[in-house]
Amino acid sequence: MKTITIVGLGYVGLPVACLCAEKGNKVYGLDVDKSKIELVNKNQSPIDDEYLISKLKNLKKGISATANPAECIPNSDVIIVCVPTPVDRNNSPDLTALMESVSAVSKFIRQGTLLVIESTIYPGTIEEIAVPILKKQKFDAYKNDIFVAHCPERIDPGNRKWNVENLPRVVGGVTKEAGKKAAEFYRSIIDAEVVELSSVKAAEATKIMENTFRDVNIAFVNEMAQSFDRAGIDVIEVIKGASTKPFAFMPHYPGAGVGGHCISIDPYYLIEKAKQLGFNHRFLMLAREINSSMPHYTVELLENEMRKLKKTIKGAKVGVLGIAYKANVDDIRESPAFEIINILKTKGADVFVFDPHVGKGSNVKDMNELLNKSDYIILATDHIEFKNMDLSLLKKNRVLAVIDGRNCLDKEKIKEMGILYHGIGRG
Ligand code: SAJ
Repeated sequence: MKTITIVGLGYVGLPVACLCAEKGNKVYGLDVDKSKIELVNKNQSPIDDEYLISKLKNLKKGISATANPAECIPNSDVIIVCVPTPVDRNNSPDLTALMESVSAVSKFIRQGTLLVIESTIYPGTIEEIAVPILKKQKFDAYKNDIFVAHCPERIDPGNRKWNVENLPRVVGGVTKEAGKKAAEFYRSIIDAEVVELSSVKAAEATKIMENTFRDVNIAFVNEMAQSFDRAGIDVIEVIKGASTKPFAFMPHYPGAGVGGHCISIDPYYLIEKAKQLGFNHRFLMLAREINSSMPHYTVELLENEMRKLKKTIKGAKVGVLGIAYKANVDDIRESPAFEIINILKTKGADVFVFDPHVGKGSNVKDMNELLNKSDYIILATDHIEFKNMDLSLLKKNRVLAVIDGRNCLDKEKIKEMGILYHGIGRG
């Protein structure tokens, strides 16, 4: 049994904290957000995520959440940092939370502690940032005063199949011993393969590669969707066709944009770092450009359909279904829906917004009110409630056109009702 502190009780830290507690460890949660601390101390989840809600509720030994590092760090054998690593307005990495956390921890950490960073960072971050902060407190990570390692997080909010317990992980240490210690620790809490890489940089680069891979593949299908659309080809059918090939093809899907705190951000971590090393990631930049242009493209699709009705967007009543960045989550970070809403408003449309998963942000009370008030619909998030909606409501509410930003509605049914329909790459 170990004493473990998880720094950062968010989408990443909370699942790890629950898992450590379930395995019989004494677990502290260190966070700056008092409301989170209060909820976690009552075994309640600050995040609307079924997995977390049930895990926290059923914990025999709860997580002791605190804002004070002095209460938890000195007696911790393992410290896991899971704080956000966003980008700033210029898409440059913002490591403020990481630096502040490591600095706070360094003032109370005990010699011989295992310090693992799970937050997504660019290759080199731990040795350039975390190690010097520890050095200031006279801890030399290269001499294993503190065992420092990276184990990139792989939490996928809302994923019912893969979770923190059964997902394979990679680890890399500042020293071999640190890497070994980290691997041993993760093998003690997860039922999946833990791969030890040769260095902390290799581990930092792994996560960036995984998520950049996804971003460029999404950009690829977003570009194919726009090209095929001009040719009257349904890209979803083509992706289905290509997916029959049992090797060398991996389906991704076009959409109204790429949101979330991983895929839309991680590539910039690598782009910026590589720039410092004199390398220009043209391909990654282009993929980011394509994905960031999808909200505009989605609004253009609406204008094209309105043109057929001899209508313009100024003063048009447009309903946006969905704010969250992906289906069935309450997370709105980097959501393309906000970009779509801003573009519509800039063009002079009256915009109604509804998302059943996101507490704040809707400006109508339910879908019926949105449909009643809107002449045009843009679906931005493929929540289950929208996928299963009664399409006849569109007709009843005299909706004129639907732009299906996640290609999740029955286009034939909508067209049969005499309503204009366009998806992303799906005419
Ligand atoms: N999206 C597309 N087309 C796709 C897939 C996603 O447009 O084919 C959009 C989504 O709508 C969303 C954004 O991209 O706006 C990100 O979606 P995501 O499914 O990648 O969800 P995330 O951001 O939660 O990504 C996480 C990542 N996991 C970690 O970083 C640990 C990512 O590596 C996973 O691949 C992804 O979950 C997953 O596979 O679900």
